[in-house]
Amino acid sequence: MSKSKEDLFKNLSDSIVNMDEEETVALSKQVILEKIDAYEAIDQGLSNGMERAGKLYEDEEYFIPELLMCSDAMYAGLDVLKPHIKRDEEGEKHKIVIGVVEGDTHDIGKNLVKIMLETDGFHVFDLGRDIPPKQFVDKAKEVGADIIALSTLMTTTMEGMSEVIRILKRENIRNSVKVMIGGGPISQSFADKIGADGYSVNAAEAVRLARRLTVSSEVLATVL
Ligand code: B12
Repeated sequence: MSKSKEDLFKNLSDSIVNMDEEETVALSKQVILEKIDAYEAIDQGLSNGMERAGKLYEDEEYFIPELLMCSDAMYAGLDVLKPHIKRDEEGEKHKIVIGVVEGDTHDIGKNLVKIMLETDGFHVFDLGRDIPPKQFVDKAKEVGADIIALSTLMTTTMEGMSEVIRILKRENIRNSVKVMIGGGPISQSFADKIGADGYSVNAAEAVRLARRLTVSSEVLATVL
């Protein structure tokens, strides 16, 4: 990565951590002016800054008001960058139903995953946050989704992910929809334990995972 691009992403990330919304907007505009990739700026600037802010909260250096100001800055940057993301509009779009599981209202990470997936050409149906398991399945059936993407940041709500998979099995549609999961307390071993099709650690990896899952289901469809 060129030095100026690297510096710009670092400054963007710092502006989120410093809760400096004006600076985030100014730097986001600079990204556009310098014709730097908006997707990379979201991933390595805005998302990175929000993850650092989250760690400061865990270290008790930041508290809720600071966090909310960090997320205001992140969303202000997204407003500038989002219209400039190069979208992959080609071909039939794979459909993904996404949401945060019941009992959990943390949606910053889910929103980032959604934006990255849309950018990559997926058609994303966002149910929002605090979503009961059945609603994911009903929406997936309604739109003919290829993937259900589940997010949670709390250990107490992880069980909702297993319940979605149980409902899919009960309704005999487990084989026709993939399930990918993510969020702070989620790990590959938890994904394996509940029988999810994949886990990823961040939004950029989530896109790679969704691509892998849809390619493998296409291959399966041609073989069968
Ligand atoms: C911001 C935040 C809040 C904000 C949320 C604002 C919002 N609209 O989202 C506010 C202040 C409102 C809040 C409230 C609460 N919070 Co809070 N919060 C956080 C914090 C500090 C950061 C989360 C965050 O936004 N990170 C930045 C984003 C970019 O990262 P991310 O969410 O991890 O997402 C990335 C990946 O995980 C992944 N990903 C995410 N989803 C998905 C989905 C898929 C399919 C895939 C593939 C990938 C993926 O990609 C994302 C982008 O790269 C975390 C601590 C932490 N470090 O995580 C605590 C934390 C999650 N909160 C916690 C708690 C307890 C609460 C409260 C219950 C506090 C309270 N007592 O009221 C309430 C929740 C109420 C509820 N029922 O939901 C605990 C949870 C503890 C636990 N083990 O369960 C944490 C871990 C803090 C702690 N250490 O105690 N919180």
